[in-house]
Amino acid sequence: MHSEPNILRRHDLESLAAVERAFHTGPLSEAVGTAPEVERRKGLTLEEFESEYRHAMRPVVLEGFAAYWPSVKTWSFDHLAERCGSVRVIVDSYNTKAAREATVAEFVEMLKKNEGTDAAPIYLQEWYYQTTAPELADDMPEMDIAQYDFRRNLYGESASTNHQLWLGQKGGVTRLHQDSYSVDVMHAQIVGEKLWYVMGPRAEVRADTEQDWQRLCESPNSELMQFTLRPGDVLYLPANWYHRIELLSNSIGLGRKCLDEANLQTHIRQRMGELLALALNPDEVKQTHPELFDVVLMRSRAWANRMNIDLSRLRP
Ligand SMILES: O=C(O)CCC(=O)C(=O)O
Repeated sequence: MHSEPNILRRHDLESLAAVERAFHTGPLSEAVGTAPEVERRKGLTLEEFESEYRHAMRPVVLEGFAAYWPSVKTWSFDHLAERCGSVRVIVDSYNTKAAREATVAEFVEMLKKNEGTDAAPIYLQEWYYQTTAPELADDMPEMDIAQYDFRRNLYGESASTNHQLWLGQKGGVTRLHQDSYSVDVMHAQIVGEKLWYVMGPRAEVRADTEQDWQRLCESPNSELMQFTLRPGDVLYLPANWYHRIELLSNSIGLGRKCLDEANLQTHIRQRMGELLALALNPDEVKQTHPELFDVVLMRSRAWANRMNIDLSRLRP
């Protein structure tokens, strides 16, 4: 039994498969082909970005905003293998059956062996490189448009900076999802091209039927859009927007998150809701969300660790 009525928000395998299927066949698969593009703007000032997009909560692609980054100019898979080949990463971490540990050098070798075969594309998703290869950060300078992350004030600098690298092979897919805890997405494309499909926070599908998918496509609440992110482009996607990503070529991207102060209350409620459910009702939570329980526990432990929280004490 699902307590979440909106299929797009569920995390069980059956619902994830239904959503993924809808992108390949039926009304949604047809609608995405003709969906409008997210606005692309070049040379936006910080003030224009804030007033026209961040405060208005409208997605935008800042064309070429990161084109001057050393990473955009010089990176390739081989470059990373040379620079931090011995660093350990989890490859295909979003697929419990395929997830495996490897070094960056081994990962790059795997990509080469997989090239041109019928095997599924390999994707290194969410590499939190700052703890294991912090020197890479110099090649991805801070952006003035991403300085509003309120998590700094809430949790301190080190607990909030969790930028991730996404490295994958043509054909790789990150399934449709919303980011947790109402953070905005800022994604910089470093190498290659990615096709993004996005939908607004009010998009909803109640059942996996042709009519329901058709309703999604026709509803103004869905705000279905698409765009291609190219090297040097930076995407701003407001909190709670759904996104699905397809790698059009071998690709490297940097994902960063920013908590807008306007979403502070929702953020705290979501974090508290998760922690209180885990602490006070673990057995039921495990039953209702078997697919999420371990992930959420692991995420909470990592967070406690980053904040130096001693889990054996009630009053530190
Ligand atoms: O690039 C991808 O495959 C996923 C990126 C993403 O979901 C994000 O940055 O929030």
